[in-house]
Amino acid sequence: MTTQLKPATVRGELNAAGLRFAIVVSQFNNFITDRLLAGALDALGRSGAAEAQIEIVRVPGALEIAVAAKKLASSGHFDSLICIGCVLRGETSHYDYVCSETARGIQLAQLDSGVPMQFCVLTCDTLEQAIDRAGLKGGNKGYEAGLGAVEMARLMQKIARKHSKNLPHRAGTPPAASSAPARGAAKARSRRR
Ligand code: INI
Repeated sequence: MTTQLKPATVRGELNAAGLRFAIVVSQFNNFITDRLLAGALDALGRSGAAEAQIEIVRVPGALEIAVAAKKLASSGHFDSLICIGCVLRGETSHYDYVCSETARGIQLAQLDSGVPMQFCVLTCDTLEQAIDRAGLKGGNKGYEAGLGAVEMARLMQKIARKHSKNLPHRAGTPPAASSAPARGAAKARSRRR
């Protein structure tokens, strides 16, 4: 049975006009991360972003990305962040710690701040795998992250515009905008004008 329901759908769009972006780039394996950065800038430019809308911040390694991203997000200056790094497997378990803590740190930073962050950190067994994902066979993951950053920034704006004035909607109660307290507050506001 196919449903007749067509609920409202909110989605982002690839229009970077007026948005502000920060790109945190790890210097470790910069042969790869610089290519990912170039891909991200290409995507932002094609989406309509100008230089003045973008700030690049360089950190030593992947493990330092999250703390810089969190600081940037908490400034309130940016609509979207792109986190770029490249972790290559070595002979010890170091790789596993760097990968998992980098991913966890970035995820915590975006959840804590509410500012969307693209996880553009390659985690590869070999340099060849990384090269493939930084502009060769597998495309450029930086480019994908750039598009994702624009889309998420717009999506967050749309969600905020649609819902920020409403109180939380509880099952079985009408939306807050039309509830009695909200109507009372609206009347009080119009009396004051
Ligand atoms: N950092 C990376 O970005 N990629 C790596 O492959 C890597 N390896 O293999 O060790 C790496 N390590 C450094 C780490 O991110 C920190 O900068 C360092 O441990 C200091 O905190």
